[in-house]
Formats: sequence, C-alpha cells, structure tokens
Amino acid sequence: MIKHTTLFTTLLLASSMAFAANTFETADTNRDGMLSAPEYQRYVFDYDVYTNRDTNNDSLLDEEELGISVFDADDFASWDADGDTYLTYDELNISLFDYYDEDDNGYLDNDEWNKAGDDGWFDM
Ligand SMILES: [Ca+2]
Ligand SMILES: [Ca+2]
Ligand SMILES: [Ca+2]
Repeated sequence: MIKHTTLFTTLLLASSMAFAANTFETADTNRDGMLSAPEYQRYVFDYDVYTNRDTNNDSLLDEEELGISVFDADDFASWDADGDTYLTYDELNISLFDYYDEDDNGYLDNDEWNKAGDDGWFDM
C-alpha cells in the first residue's frame, strides 16, 4: 500500500513537472504572486525561451533562431550589448527580464509576464 502510494505520487510529480514552466503559477515556486529572476531563469528561460530557440546549439541566438526581431527594433537595441547580431545566453537572459520588469522591482508580476507572452517569448 505504501509502495503503491509512493509510485502514484511519483507519477503525479513527473506529470506535473512536464508542465512545470507552462504557467505563471507553476513557475512562481514560492507562491508570492511574482516571479523572481531565479524563478524566471530556471522555469521559463532555461526551460523554454533559450533552449528551444538555440536550434544549432552554439549558445548564440541569431535573428532567425529568435523568431523575434530584436536587432532592428529600437526598443530592443540595447539587448545585443556588443552589437555582434547574436544574443548570448547572458545577453538575452538579463535583457529579457529587465525589459519586461517595467516597474523595475526585480520581479515579474502577472501583467508583466503576460506582456512577454503576448510579444511571443513563450507560449504558456
Ligand atoms: Ca515568486
Ligand atoms: Ca551579442
Ligand atoms: Ca516588476
């Protein structure tokens, strides 16, 4: 009986982990209604934003891999800090979070999150 319960719990965990990054609620691991930079990086950026885009696995994202034109738009001009038309992991990780953290409080709230999603950064 105990073993059976453990197995069931494991399966339940495994199936919920497969969708761990799919909602604001699951990424907000401490349930404070906001995503901290580490929560965002682990459950959104690593899980979906960057990994899925770097199709040739060179740890650089060009415009085609990004699927979003950040190199031409004025809004995004500062993202490519060294101007080499690639975004590295760090360039995108930091820029994306800062850009959508509109009130600069170091967290993404639900509205800020939705804006990033609406702009096509993730489909969650
Ligand atoms: Ca949180
Ligand atoms: Ca660059
Ligand atoms: Ca914020």
